[in-house]
Amino acid sequence: MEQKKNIWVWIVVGVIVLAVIVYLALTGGFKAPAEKSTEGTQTEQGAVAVPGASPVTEEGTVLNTQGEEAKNDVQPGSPEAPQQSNPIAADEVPTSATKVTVSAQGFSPAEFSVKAGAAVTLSVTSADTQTHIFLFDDPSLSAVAVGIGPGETRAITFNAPTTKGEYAFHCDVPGHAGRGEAGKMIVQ
Ligand SMILES: [Cu+2]
Repeated sequence: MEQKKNIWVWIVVGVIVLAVIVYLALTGGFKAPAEKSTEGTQTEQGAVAVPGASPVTEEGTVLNTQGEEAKNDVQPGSPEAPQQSNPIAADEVPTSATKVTVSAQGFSPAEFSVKAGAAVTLSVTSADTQTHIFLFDDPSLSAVAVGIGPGETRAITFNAPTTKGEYAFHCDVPGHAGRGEAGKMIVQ
């Protein structure tokens, strides 16, 4: 009789242990802490840093909506271009992103550096009650544009130019560049 009782105790303990294992597996309790959980989502095509932005392959190539290498010198928003993201909260921007804010006072920071050819996620935030359009001066980067409504944040993921140098950008809303909404990206 005593032995039978012991068997039941062990069965109950076993069931509890199993339940804990299943619970941990389902809730991701077993995930290694090194896994990138706040750095966007993984799709079949590659990693997407911000919902709606273009995926990046394991090799670091930004893909367009056709699954081909995104072109930086085409019409912004066209199928060949890197896509700008959906609006997101400013605190949802991945830590690996380059962040700029823009207002009537200009861009902050007005200067940032990227590595030649690297996949760059650039987030642009309107820090005032106006619409702004981030646009590079050079036609080779015409597709890397971000349009944001008042207070909005959006991002774009693109491959930086492979040619090192300085690439000027400005806000393309009429009158905005003239009052100082301009800056430069340094490709190193
Ligand atoms: Cu502006």
